[in-house]
Amino acid sequence: MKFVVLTIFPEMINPFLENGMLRLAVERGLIDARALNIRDYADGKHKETDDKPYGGGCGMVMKPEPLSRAIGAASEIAPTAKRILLTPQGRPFDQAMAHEFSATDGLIFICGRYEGVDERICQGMVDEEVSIGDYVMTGGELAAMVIIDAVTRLLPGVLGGDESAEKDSFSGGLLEHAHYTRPSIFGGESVPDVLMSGNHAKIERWRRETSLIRTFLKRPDLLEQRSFSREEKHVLTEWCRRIEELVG
Ligand code: 4GY
Repeated sequence: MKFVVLTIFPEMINPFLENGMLRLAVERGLIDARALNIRDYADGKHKETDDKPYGGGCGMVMKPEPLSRAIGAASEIAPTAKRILLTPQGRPFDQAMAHEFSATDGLIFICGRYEGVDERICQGMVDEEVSIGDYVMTGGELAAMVIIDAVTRLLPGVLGGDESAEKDSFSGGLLEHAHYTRPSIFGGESVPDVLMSGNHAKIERWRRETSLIRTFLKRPDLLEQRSFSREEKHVLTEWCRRIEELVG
């Protein structure tokens, strides 16, 4: 899988590629990731990448020519990669999109700065606009890193065997169950007995049940577009029954 990040701040991207899981994925040859400096594709001795907006107004706009050449160079490195513009106007990024992207062979990220990118680039040289959330950052670089991170951890061989099943816990549409490690008592709080029981079937049942209930309590919106298994329906009706019993 190839990632190419087009940015005027490649120094923001490189440390991210050189540490942790990304570094591991690069070392294992599972991904090839690099940042290209848009300024290297700019003209003149000042290598300007931005200019004043037509029609007036404050701020600057990213010039089309350097971006167009940078996208051309990225497409030579990753010819079949999808070209993604990071913008709050894009399709909201989520775990399903991370899975979708992990099945491609490459992604080119165009990181805007200032007030934005010349519309002719957005219209003519971008396959898709993607947003990581409803807020405005100073540039698309953090968004590119968020997406690279979420996509890379889904690639076969990046996480260990134990963790690979875990990768689907959110894709199952539910939040993760609680996690505990030693010591067994911390700050006066002990670990749920079931986790100390050694009964693995019971532990797995508890994890599935608490995942469902904590999703209902913390993020009920996640349950709206989701259908429930027989076991999940049973868990929810049991909770309803117990609550009704309590209310009387
Ligand atoms: N939110 N999701 C985002 C962003 C910065 C001005 C266009 C976001 O993806 N990108 O806030 N990007 C803006 C800054 C130019 C991009």
